Amino acid sequence: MPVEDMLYKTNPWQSFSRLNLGYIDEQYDLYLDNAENVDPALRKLFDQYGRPQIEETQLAVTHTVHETGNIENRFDLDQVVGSVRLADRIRGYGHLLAHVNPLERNRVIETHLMDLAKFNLSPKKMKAIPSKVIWPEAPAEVKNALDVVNYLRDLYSRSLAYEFSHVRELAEKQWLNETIERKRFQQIVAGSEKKDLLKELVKVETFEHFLHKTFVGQKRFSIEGLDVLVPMLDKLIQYSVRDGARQVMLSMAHRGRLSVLAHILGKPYEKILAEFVHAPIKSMVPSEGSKGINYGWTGDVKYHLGAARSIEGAEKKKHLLQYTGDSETDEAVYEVKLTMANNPSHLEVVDPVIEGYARAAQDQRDGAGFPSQATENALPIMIHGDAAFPGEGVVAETLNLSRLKGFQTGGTIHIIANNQIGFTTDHEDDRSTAYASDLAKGFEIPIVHVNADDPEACLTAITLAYEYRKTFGKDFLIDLCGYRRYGHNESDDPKATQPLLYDLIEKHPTVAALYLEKIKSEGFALQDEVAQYKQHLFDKLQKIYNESRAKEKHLQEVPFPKKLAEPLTYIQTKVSLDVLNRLNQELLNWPENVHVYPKLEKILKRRGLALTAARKIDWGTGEALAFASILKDGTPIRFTGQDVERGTFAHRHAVLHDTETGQIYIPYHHLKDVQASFDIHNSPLSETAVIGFEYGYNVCAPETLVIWEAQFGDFANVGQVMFDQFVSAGRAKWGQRSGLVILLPHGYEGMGPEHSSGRLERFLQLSAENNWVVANLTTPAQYFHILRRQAAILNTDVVRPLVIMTPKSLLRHPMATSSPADLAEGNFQSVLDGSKSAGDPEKVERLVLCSGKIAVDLSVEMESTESNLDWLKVLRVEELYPFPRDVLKNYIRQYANLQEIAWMQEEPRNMGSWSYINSRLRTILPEGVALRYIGRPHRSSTATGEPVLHKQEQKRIIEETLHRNYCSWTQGGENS
Ligand SMILES: Cc1ncc(C[n+]2csc(CCOP(=O)(O)OP(=O)(O)O)c2C)c(N)n1
Repeated sequence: MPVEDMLYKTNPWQSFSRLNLGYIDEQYDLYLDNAENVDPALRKLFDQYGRPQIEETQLAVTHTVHETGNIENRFDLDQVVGSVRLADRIRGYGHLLAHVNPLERNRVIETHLMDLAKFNLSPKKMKAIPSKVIWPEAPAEVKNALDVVNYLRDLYSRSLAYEFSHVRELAEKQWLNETIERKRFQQIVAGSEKKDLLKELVKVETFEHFLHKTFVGQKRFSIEGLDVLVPMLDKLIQYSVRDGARQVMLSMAHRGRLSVLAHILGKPYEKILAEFVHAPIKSMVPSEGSKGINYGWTGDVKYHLGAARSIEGAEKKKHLLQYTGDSETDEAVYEVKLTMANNPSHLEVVDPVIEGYARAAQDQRDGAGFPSQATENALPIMIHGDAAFPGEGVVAETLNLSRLKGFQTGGTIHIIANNQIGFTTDHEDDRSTAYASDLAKGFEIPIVHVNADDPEACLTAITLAYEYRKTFGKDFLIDLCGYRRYGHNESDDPKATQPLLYDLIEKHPTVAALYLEKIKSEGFALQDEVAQYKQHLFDKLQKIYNESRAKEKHLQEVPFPKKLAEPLTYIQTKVSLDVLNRLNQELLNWPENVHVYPKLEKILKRRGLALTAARKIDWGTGEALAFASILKDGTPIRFTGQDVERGTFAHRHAVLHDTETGQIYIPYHHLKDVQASFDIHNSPLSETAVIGFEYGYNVCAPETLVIWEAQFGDFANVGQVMFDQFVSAGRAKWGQRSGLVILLPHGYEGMGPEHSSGRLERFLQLSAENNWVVANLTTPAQYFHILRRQAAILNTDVVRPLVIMTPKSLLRHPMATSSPADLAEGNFQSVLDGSKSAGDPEKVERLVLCSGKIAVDLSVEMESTESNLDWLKVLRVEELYPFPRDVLKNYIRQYANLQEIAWMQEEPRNMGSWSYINSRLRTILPEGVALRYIGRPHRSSTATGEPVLHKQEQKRIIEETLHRNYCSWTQGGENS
């Protein structure tokens, strides 16, 4: 019942189950501190009724019911209240008593928080209180208040411990408590399934033992101590496939990866063993692993490689694991794709990428409007480390995406593979929180801690997590508490740093051994069978290993795709004036009942004239026409970043807000005959996670033009790891294609060190092997064509990311406009002529090459000067990478009397393009021609904070460029 309705009842507390009264009571204490602390609806109740009360009448009713049941009929109200509070305390804090750490079997538990004495409770008096008084839903075997407390204590503090107090939604809280207290998922493994579970554990263990014995000292980051992760993942995948998921995506770090690849992703043992065989000698192995097989042409170590697996058929899903001797049925009615993401060593940075994968798999993009999302179609699963989860900020950024409309994926199942240590660091030194999982509390994510030595409890945890996600569409976290049998890797000696802990671990039986004992006590005599199975697996692995050694020479290398090296000049991007006109009108003709902010309406309607006059197309119009025509061609667009809907510089206005209703209207959703979605979202204030998400989205939705825009290009360096590790190198390392577009507002306009630079130099430094295109553009037509070219190469072998330095002041600059013909004819030009007029090539003595905003500054100055500039030729290098060598060579060839080539830039000498372009220009420099630099000197900070100084510097650069004799100081070395 909604809390509001309760206000009309005489006793609103009657409407709450006893389960929740304790929670309401806690809320009341918060309310007493500050009424703002609680939900407004509860506040109203507290204002009106004060502290929640258990009414005499309620007790009387229960009492009467139980009088027939031979139960003591006189009981003490204080004992009732105390029992209710204790029950609630157990529900909230039982996890503190729980046995979730496999290595703490004899732990002395502090129970004072939950002692009867603390609540002035007497066992004798409690026995006199019927259980239903304390807990109306109590099971039949729970007779009285003491039973209730014991029952709950047992339930909430064994191998499974629950933390839900931070979940505020009453319906969810109630569901969680009821599910647990009714033991809905307690008997997940029954009968012969126990045997299957044991088999899985034995298989995981034997695989690791084989690797350990065969590849002595080689690093593999074994799963041992957390072996149960494999049956947990298997179960989770089975559930989701049963319920219709057709994609399951998984991210994890190095620990346990090989086992998950083998036993969940179905990566053949042959392949895994071959990767070991081909590893270089031990001493050459880098700290994080050994060289792996190449999927991209330069490859990656085996612990970072992902995999994809398709499972077919309704029945085959039962056999996700590679049991020896399992038979699969032939029935094939659907295909499920399991994907484990490739990831770099940088822990947790893959988290947002996997969310992007999942969202892409859930979105249907083949109709106009926003994509339609079906969260049940794909399940994201993340495995975290116990040190990395609280330590790496990208985790919080990713969790913050989980409920945002543009980024949510209907709930992610998180598992912390908690081995109590990070490398050699104890948890006391790596987090300020009690649990590794505490960060999740701020996002109201339910948390279960579970002992990895209790496999059945682990499967209960997985079932609860899955059912919660299915019911509420939100994230769930399992803190899987185990240990690490070896050091950080198998060649580390952990006793050097954790001697006592490893004394314990050495003596600790494996989970398979423990579970064998457990089910033996339940009547399964499997000792011999297990021994035979182990031997069988070992022999099988040995055979595969022997064969892979024999095949050693046949390791396949992945060649560099030659097509990538070819220029993209053949791609046609022009759009006829007719079509452009129609699209422009459709974008501007919103219905009469849409009330656009008048000031904005006036500005936008001006775009209506853009296609009728010369040089009227500004940046915003060029972009709008590019988007509209790309959609019309059938390519969906997804566009995110901070404030992208309006545009940081108020030039976009892709989303209109009705001034009367507050409703939004997106013109791109109303284009005629468009069968492609336009998905635009203002992102949260994060860079790393959002870039990662969009990278993941575009990898999984390769037909979609996915664009991320930085607020100012400067802030992109917060997400630098995504550029370094994924966007620039993903294809060379993993063969992972991306067509992501990155827009970075860039340009020196006196706005200070943090609003000037998209750090062009970083992108140019990473440029190689045609890994991406880096452009610094000066006209809307160029922007139009390059976006259309990007859309055209999506989903082809030549696709690559596109990084564009985009303008700020040029957005409205009269000399940064294009004519309709510029869009309707031609293509993207890697080099534009920036001279005033064609001039006589014979007279050219200095060729100035430049890029971006300063090129326009130079044009402005050249327009206004009276001087004869015949001796000067200016070219704008619009596409910096790939370096337009041939185009520039063709220009240079025309200037027979050329004396020097000057690279002019507004960024300091150690930034911008200079370091990159210097060496490349030298490869085409004619003999006797000098190469010079004109720009700011070396600087440690990107730009001055003083606008006046900025102007002086900018003026000096332009003047020097236009002056026949240089000032000498910019030509100096490091210290100039
Ligand atoms: C961003 C980052 N910093 C540092 C490292 C080096 N490193 C590799 S594993 C590791 C410890 C991780 O501990 P935990 O998260 O508990 O996972 P475990 O290795 O114990 O499974 C560290 C510090 C890394 N890979 N990534």
